[in-house]
Amino acid sequence: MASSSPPLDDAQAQRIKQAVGWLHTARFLTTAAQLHHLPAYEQPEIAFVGRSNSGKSTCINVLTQQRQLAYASKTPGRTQHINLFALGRQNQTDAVLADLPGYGYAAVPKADKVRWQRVMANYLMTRDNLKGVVLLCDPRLGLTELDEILLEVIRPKVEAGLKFLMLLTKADKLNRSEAQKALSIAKLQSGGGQAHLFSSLKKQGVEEVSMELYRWTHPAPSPESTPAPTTVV
Ligand SMILES: Nc1nc2c(ncn2[C@@H]2O[C@H](COP(=O)(O)OP(=O)(O)O)[C@@H](O)[C@H]2O)c(=O)[nH]1
Ligand SMILES: [Mg+2]
Repeated sequence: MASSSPPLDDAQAQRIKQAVGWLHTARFLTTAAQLHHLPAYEQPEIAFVGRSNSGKSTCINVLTQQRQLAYASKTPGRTQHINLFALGRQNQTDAVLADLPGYGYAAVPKADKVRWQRVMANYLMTRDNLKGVVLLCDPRLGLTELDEILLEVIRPKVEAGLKFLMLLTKADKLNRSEAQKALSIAKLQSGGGQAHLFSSLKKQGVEEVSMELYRWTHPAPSPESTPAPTTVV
């Protein structure tokens, strides 16, 4: 029996399923307190960054459908390590997620904040396999000074091809007009990147973000490199 291509909606549902299933394969890879302890990988890496309490751990847990993967600490500012998670089938890691320490927690001493800035800037500038950055931001607070510093560091890299996505977290706390306003502002601020509303509580944005991360790390082959389809008569 000749197989016909599925209707568009089925194809889209298939792509969502693939991306969501892919994120579900996430498993702990390693943790590093310092940059030079981070192992080098060839696989593309996606970094999650954001201030403490922006909802980063919860977001990673929801995206990967694993309750305890990124420990959603009730005590902000506690996780000072870079944690890496592998994605892809067992023994076939095809991408890495990096959970970077949250920043900006008021109770953290100034010296630690300065140290954080250095670690983050160094990571963003030197990580060879860094493919994309997801910046999480609570839209009720807007971008903080440290978010702005981070954006400054990555802007030239985004212009040079680094993927970038701003996630407006806890979107369930905004009404429709607040959400739309926050989204327009974020789109301007992301300068060439993208912005999405996201709610871990309501699972809002999960499919879109999953698809986006999947596309970043699994680019479609260019038409020249795909062999011409064979005609079945
Ligand atoms: N209403 C709401 N609360 C959230 C959401 N995501 C996270 N939170 C809460 O925000 C707080 C900080 O979340 P967490 O993931 O630990 O933030 P992190 O410090 O950035 O890793 C916790 O109390 C979470 O329960 C969300 O989508 N909606
Ligand atoms: Mg956290």
